[in-house]
Amino acid sequence: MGIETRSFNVVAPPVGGTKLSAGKPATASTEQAPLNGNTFVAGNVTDGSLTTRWATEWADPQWVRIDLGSTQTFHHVQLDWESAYGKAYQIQTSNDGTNWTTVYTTTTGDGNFDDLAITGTGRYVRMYGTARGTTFGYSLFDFGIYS
Ligand SMILES: [Ca+2]
Repeated sequence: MGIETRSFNVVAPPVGGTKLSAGKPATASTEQAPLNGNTFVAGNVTDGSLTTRWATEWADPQWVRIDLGSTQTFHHVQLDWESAYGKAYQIQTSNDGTNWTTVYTTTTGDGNFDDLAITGTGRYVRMYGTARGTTFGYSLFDFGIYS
């Protein structure tokens, strides 16, 4: 189980533009079972709270997908990782939820906030993780997609 090590007053680096992902539905490859009254569901990455998080089983690969509701173009992605972060992952877009286009790839992610100045277009946007930074799973407080 990933352990929350940060205080509750962490402030995300400011990002310009509209947060397209705010309140949008999210689904994921796996979700950790609730523990001590906390849930780790995919929707925790779009709920606007930096104290609620999604967390996966401890295996690769894992993904979390946001449905923007219609085709949108974005110019910035901000990932707010819990201590269980993704070291190697891709940001991908899709219009049908089946065929994916990779718009960003890293193999050297170091957790905390990943601010990505990347442009993409699609109804669906996902983080597709292929290598974890720890022995725990993948865990995100927030998946910000900005116009
Ligand atoms: Ca959250």
